[in-house]
Amino acid sequence: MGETIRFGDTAWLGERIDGLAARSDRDGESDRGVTRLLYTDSWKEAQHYLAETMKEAGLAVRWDKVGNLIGRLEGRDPQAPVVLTGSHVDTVRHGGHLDGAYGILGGIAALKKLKESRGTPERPLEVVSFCEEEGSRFPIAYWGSGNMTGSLDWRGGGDLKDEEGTSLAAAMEASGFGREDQPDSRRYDLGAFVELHIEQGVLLERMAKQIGIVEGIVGQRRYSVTLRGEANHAGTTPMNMRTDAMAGAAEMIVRLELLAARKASLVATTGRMQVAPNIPNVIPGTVEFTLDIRHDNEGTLSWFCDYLIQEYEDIANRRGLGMTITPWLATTPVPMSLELTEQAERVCAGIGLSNRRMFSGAGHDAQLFAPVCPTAMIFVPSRGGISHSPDEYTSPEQLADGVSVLASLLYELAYE
Ligand code: HGY
Ligand code: MN
Ligand code: MN
Ligand code: MN
Repeated sequence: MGETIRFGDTAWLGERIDGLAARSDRDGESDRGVTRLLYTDSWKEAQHYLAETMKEAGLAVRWDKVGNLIGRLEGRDPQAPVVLTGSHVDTVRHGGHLDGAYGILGGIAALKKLKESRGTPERPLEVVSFCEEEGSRFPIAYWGSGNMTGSLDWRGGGDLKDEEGTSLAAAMEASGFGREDQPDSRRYDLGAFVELHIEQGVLLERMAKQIGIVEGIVGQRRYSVTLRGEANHAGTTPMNMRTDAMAGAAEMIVRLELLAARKASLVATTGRMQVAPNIPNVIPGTVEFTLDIRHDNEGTLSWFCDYLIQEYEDIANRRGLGMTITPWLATTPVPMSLELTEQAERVCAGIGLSNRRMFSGAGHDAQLFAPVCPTAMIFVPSRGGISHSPDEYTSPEQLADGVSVLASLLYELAYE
């Protein structure tokens, strides 16, 4: 049985979670959500706040080419494979204060606790604040972990544009990143990756378990669907003479819900829609909407998407609509390391925390690491299962439990 490291400094962690949450764009006083999009000013302020927090914790701090921030606790053997923890600093729009942030600050807290209580590790320990994971600003996700694990390349985001028409390459450069002379993000020296995260679901709360040990992460497909009809006068155009892009989108979204409801454990969402000309007395000529489809089985996920696209083609043809479907994310379901999962279970038993293995319906940076090094993911409960919302909440004691598990696991991976 390994060492039990107990973290109890809920004040330290709580203060820094609040401090990081303050680094956010706000739409006026009533906006309670956290909005921190890649390469924006609030993103930069947040990364600098975290760099200071890492330095305070006694870590050596560095940036890589795409803006991942890394804090390092040097090992006795600096050449040994690195034990890495961390999560993403960006958020969805008007999201919560814990998604991503908790995994970074919990990682800093764990390294600080280990440094203070166990001294120098055998193998280097690092905590990373990934620059982007959500896909909230540009139509690409996992920009930070994807560049670190080689599934994305820093030159690959050039022509991707945000809603204002700014390209990812221009935003990266304006933030001081994306320069040839900066250290590559790609890592070849990783021995293990462990991500600490809120569950963002309601299972742990319902099952009254203190810790979730993730055994796998669902696969995802994200698309943008553009329908082209004919803008026309809402008053003078008879119903049988319309090519209404909004009505077409509505039929497609209802169809999505119907088909998804029939497939156990498949989830499908339209989260964003843009309408043109978006005027009450004009029949919409163009509608763009998004699809986010997830399942824990690759075969089912790809079958469902192929079938849905065929259905959409039939609907578009019947309605005389032009249609373009652009895929912009495709990840396969990813298992976590069984060995680390069992190790995490032993750690929970040692600390005396109830726990259960579970699948993650949310995507995470951990899914990018699982193919390149032994990877584990630790969840703490989310109150009411709420996340991607200002009402995201986990108690200080539950947050501290997660850090205790992380610190104990990192101890076994880096000290023993
Ligand atoms: O959307 C997700 O699955 C995660 O929050 N990026
Ligand atoms: Mn998220
Ligand atoms: Mn997240
Ligand atoms: Mn994540």
